[in-house]
Amino acid sequence: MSYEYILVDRPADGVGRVRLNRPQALNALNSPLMDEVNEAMLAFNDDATIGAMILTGDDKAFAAGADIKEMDGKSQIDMLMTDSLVDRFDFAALTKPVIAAVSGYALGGGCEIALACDMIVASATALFGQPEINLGIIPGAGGTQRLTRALGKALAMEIILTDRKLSAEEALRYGLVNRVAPLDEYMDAAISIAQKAARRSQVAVSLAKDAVNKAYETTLAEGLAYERRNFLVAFGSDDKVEGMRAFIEKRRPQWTNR
Ligand code: DAK
Repeated sequence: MSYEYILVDRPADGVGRVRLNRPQALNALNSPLMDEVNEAMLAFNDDATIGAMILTGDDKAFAAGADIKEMDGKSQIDMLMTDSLVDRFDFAALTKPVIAAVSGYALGGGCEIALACDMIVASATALFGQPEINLGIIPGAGGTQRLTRALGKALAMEIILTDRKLSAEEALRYGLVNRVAPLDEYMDAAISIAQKAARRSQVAVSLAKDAVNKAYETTLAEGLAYERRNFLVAFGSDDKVEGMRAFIEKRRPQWTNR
């Protein structure tokens, strides 16, 4: 499959990578680019040889937001009628973990698409922000909700209402990202995390991802019940039998992802 706006590869065993590739526009997210991202991510998700995905841009920009030049020509009704799961970056619906490798600008929709991933690895130059307020709009793909849950109300308000940017180190301190690495190491760090997940049982990883994401959606009691159900599903898997047997026999487990 060849794409116009993204690059797709497998940088390590079991790891699929999607790279946004509009460097002249700082990887601004236009509609065809988002369609390609969606298609490539779904293809990796359906590929049994892939256990985890990386979504990234380039060193200068992860993504500087939705494409303002494209949105400039659109009406309210255009936005309503083209609103889709793609626009809302629903990576929680994928069964495999998605790791954002973020360097440079992660602004507006670029920040939101990173927040929609399961984990974020940042380069030291990463810059997170929601500058929509400068355009007379507000975040529309999860920024007001995911940033508030991740950072708390006070800081989320400042970022969204006043265009306060977060540096990589601040993002780490506030728990927005998993780790920060130098520019020439952040991609390897992201690949390393992806590989660690990809080497586990895909069944268990998928059930665990689903249960963690549920914590955002429910009360504690409902979340605990949901976790228990996922635990019991994992307990019925072939990989549970293999994992426990391998431990007792002091060998590496051979997952069949069943
Ligand atoms: N859209 C289109 N083009 C962009 C862009 C963007 N978001 N960001 C940068 N570019 C383009 C610039 O226009 C320029 O193109 P040329 O003029 O060379 O043709 C090129 O990328 C390089 O940018 P600059 O010359 O501006 O580079 P600088 O280093 O000087 O500045 C910057 C970098 C990131 C500070 C600056 O480019 C900037 O402020 N960019 C805009 C950032 C921004 O406002 N982002 C938020 C966009 S609004 C929705 C869900 C979500 C959204 C919308 C709808 N639905 C559910 C329907 C999301 C909305 C947004 O993200």
